[in-house]
Amino acid sequence: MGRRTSPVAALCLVLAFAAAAVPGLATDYTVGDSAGWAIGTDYDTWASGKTFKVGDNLVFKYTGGHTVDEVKSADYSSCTTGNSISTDSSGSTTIPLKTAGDHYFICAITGHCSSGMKLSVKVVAASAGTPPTATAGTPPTSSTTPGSSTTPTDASSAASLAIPALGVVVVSWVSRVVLSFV
Ligand SMILES: [Cu+2]
Repeated sequence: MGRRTSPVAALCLVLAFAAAAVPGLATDYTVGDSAGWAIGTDYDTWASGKTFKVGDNLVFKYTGGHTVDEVKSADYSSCTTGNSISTDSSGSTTIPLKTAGDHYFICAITGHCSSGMKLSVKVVAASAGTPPTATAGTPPTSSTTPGSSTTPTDASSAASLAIPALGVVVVSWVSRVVLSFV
């Protein structure tokens, strides 16, 4: 019994695949992957090839003695601290990417930014790449009957009723034909 895959684990696996297959879901990016937020990682390399979207999160993981400061472009370039938009030193900082455009992060501990603890990411709008056709197919009559609970009589619901009824007719016909040969 112990060797069998538990249903919960199997379900998690299925959900993980489903999440990976469906575009547009928010992604959590662990900055630096297994290296985390530390001196000695090239964050330009880490960020290259990734497409960050509005709604994604940057997750900075680090030991004590570092900070995550969001800064302006100029302060990123010059490693200037003191003008930070936000700062955190909790050891696990999650930054929700709320706006499109360039976002800049540095460690505010003296010398760390100039030693490479700096990250810039380009964030694109969440809708990029998906056609804006969300309202296509909305029934045009929905706004004319607010609160109405009457059953819609469009073609699709008529078909959903007709198909089982047709099945019953076919089955009874077939069974009568079969019985006539017995
Ligand atoms: Cu640091």
